[in-house]
Amino acid sequence: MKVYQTSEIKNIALVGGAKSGKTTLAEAMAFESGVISRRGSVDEKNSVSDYRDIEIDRKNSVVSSVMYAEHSDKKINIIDVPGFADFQGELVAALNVVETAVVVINAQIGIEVGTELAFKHTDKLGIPLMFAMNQLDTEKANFDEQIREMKDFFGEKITIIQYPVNAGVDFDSFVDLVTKKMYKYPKAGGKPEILDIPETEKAKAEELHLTLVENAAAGADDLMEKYFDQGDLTIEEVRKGLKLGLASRSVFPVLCCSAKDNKGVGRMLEFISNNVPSPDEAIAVKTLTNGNKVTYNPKSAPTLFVFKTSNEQHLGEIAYMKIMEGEVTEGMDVLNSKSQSKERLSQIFANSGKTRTKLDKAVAGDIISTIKLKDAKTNSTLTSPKNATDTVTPIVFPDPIYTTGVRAIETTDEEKVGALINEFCQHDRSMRVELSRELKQTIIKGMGELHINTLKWYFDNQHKIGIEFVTPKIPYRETITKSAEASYRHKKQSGGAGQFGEVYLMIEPYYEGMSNQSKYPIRGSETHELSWGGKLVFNNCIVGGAIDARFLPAILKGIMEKMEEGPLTGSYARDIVVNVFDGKMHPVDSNELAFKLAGRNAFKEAFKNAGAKILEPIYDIEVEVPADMMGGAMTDLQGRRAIVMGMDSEGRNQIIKAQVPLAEMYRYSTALSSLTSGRGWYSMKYKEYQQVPTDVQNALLKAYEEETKDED
Ligand SMILES: Nc1nc2c(ncn2[C@@H]2O[C@H](COP(=O)(O)OP(=O)(O)OP(=O)(O)O)[C@@H](O)[C@H]2O)c(=O)[nH]1
Ligand SMILES: [Mg+2]
Repeated sequence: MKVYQTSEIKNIALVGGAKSGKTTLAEAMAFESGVISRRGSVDEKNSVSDYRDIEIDRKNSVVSSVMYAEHSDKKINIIDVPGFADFQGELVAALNVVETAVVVINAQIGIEVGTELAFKHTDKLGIPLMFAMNQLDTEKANFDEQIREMKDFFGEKITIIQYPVNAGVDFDSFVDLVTKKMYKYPKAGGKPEILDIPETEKAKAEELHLTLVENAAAGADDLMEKYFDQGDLTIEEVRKGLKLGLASRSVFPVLCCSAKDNKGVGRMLEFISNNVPSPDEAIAVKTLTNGNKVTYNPKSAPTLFVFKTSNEQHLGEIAYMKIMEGEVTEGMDVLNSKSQSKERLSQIFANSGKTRTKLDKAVAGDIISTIKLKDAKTNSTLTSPKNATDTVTPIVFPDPIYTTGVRAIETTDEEKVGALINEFCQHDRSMRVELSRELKQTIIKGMGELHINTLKWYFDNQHKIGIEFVTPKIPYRETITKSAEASYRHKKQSGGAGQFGEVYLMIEPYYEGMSNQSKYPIRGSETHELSWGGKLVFNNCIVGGAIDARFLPAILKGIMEKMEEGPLTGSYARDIVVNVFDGKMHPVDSNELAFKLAGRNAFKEAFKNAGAKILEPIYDIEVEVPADMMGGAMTDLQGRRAIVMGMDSEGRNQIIKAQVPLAEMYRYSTALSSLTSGRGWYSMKYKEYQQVPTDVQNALLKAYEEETKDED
């Protein structure tokens, strides 16, 4: 393959609603440009882009695929992104390495959750976007309606470049408002006849052309001036305006196609080649952690950014990378900026789904892959030894919103299951796993039930190991609400040396910013940041040497043990001040063990009388639903003990901001999806621990009692 220079490279991601036709379009683009000689199809299970077993099985994309097309001496790298909201991590990763997002719209449906999510993320990252109005060959295709909806949602930046003349099952023609021609496709798709605009379309075409010119003029000041003076622009000026407007996100061009019938695809590639910014022309640029911008300068020292890894059957680890600086050649040695380990790019490839074409050399801005790296992971930066400490700012993956417990059906598989889930999470950064010592459970966090179920698919079909999902335990905490005193004497006389220790202590609630005072004068104080959150303040208030200072660490140790297994439900305790103010020693029998036990039991006693409360984790959540579905979403949230903090509207959607206990969020994504027919989504972020209501506390105490009774 020819070595493409930075200015000849265009990186796009095909994003948007689930099943809108992204994979079909990616495949049509590669086919139309001659990169693949046979078109596969998602329906016939022989797609080049959806090639993984799980994708063939399910007929939808699960993982992004890298494809490319060669058109007009340009290399168009295409990342075919899955559309289901659960695979948002893939979307975010792709948007971190492309200069333009092509949002595919299903002309039968219009804006979907996937469209809105794609828009949200491009907006956040400042990525230019254009739209491909697809499936125009379907009976229910309605171009005008979708444009109306898009203008409502995305504003007047929506700029029609092409409109269909005969959307519906006979779709074969559209008018192109830039070239002012009609493109008419043969039944089998491919190369169009380029015709004059027919009389019947002239008035409409002229009107839409004027809007296009006006939007293009907004791309540059000199064009705007000329447009105001003369009321029109030349075709070159329109092109220039569109290109600038696209790059600066002031124009969102809309093109037409039927990906399935390969109609409009060649012209779309041409539009992309001419108008989409090359990496070095993009305005939203990645930066290095040293603050420098990525320049995509082929003469700089090589820097590569790993945006995705996967484990491919029969091949092993594959890393997908963007060349941020310099040139890369086969066999080149690089350093992992973080781990400083040396890696060799023994082979580099251009990918067409699972098919790889070997490259000798690739230049800044290009997207390539390599295999057999030792320790490069997503977000790794590989550089030449010259600038080895620079790293590219990492991809920030969305916070997981779905939590579940998981376990191996056969206990003998436990270790293997743990290792495989860990490996899965390495490749899919929107899924996280944690073996919780506290909950004695393996907890998985992901983007939804569909996401979690892909994991199960791999276990069922590839590894043939049974796993099951179980309700995740909630990491409750315990604390106190008032002060209480207690004492405990540990005394044992059995045969030889006895044990003796007596501790008097007072405990009180700790809160941030409190002044450390006690009714007992404090002679020494230690503040412990607890690894499970919150604090323990341990005050020595002993007067007259009632207990030797050397026994204090043992007392603290005993208290700490009880903090780790709270007296109410065995959960971690937090935010407590302990004042040890008196005690007794025995000249012979006192030792550390005796004081540890005395401290532990005195603490436990005091805790019982200190208004002990169970705390639960509270999350800030934002739920976005179409306005007419607000009522249902609200009622459901109230049933989840949510406190609504506010409401906002965004386009035709309503955003509900609320605080909800984690315990009420189990399977929320599924509930919301069925409440809103898949039109709602949400995000959540940990906020704080709060006391549970009395009824919940009573239920938890009862459950703990039952549970521990069983253990006896
Ligand atoms: N009639 C018609 N069907 C299409 C067109 N494009 C895609 N399809 C069909 O729509 C379905 C989904 O197509 P995909 O290409 O898998 O859609 P996708 O957007 O990649 O889906 P996800 O990756 O799962 O989000 C398949 O049955 C395709 O055959 C089109 O232009 N016309
Ligand atoms: Mg797909």
